[in-house]
Amino acid sequence: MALLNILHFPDPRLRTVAKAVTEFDDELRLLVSNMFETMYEAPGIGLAATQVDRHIRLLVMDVSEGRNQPRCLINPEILEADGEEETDEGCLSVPGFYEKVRRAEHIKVRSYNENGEVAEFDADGIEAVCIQHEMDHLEGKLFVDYLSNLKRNRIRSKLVKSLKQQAN
Ligand code: GNR
Ligand code: NI
Repeated sequence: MALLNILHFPDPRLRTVAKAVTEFDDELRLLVSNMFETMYEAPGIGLAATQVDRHIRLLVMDVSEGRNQPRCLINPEILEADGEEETDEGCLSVPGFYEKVRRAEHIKVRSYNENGEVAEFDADGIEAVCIQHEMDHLEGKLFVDYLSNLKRNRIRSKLVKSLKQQAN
């Protein structure tokens, strides 16, 4: 097992559009296991492969209170979406910033697991928010993209400044 390095906004690698997973092999399962370890350690409720500089359509999540319901979504698709909900979102790639984002309230999802088995399920609440947030990462999109240019630029300069201080 290994902890993976999480990329931070405004790293341009976070803008990469991820490619579909085609091989459900041991290498994929090792990455999934390392992503779970990284997500639990952070701690976060979700983690997209994009955030650890692996540009494939894979995300892991656990929105349970007990942190004991790991879930892996591969090549996820949103089949249906309805309703609107505004939630305060944060992101491991934008550490320390939380802002309201509007998303669909209910979604129907189809995805594969790490063994290549397909499943369809409905999600709402924080689970639906998390899936939409992680699927955005796979498109190279971040929650700060939904904010005003002013807010996003402020967050960018604060993060750049604190990254520079860490380097010294
Ligand atoms: O840990 C996380 N918490 C969170 C809270 C509200 C909305 C979305 C999230 S996802 C985030 C982890 C992360 O950055 N995943 O990409
Ligand atoms: Ni995120």
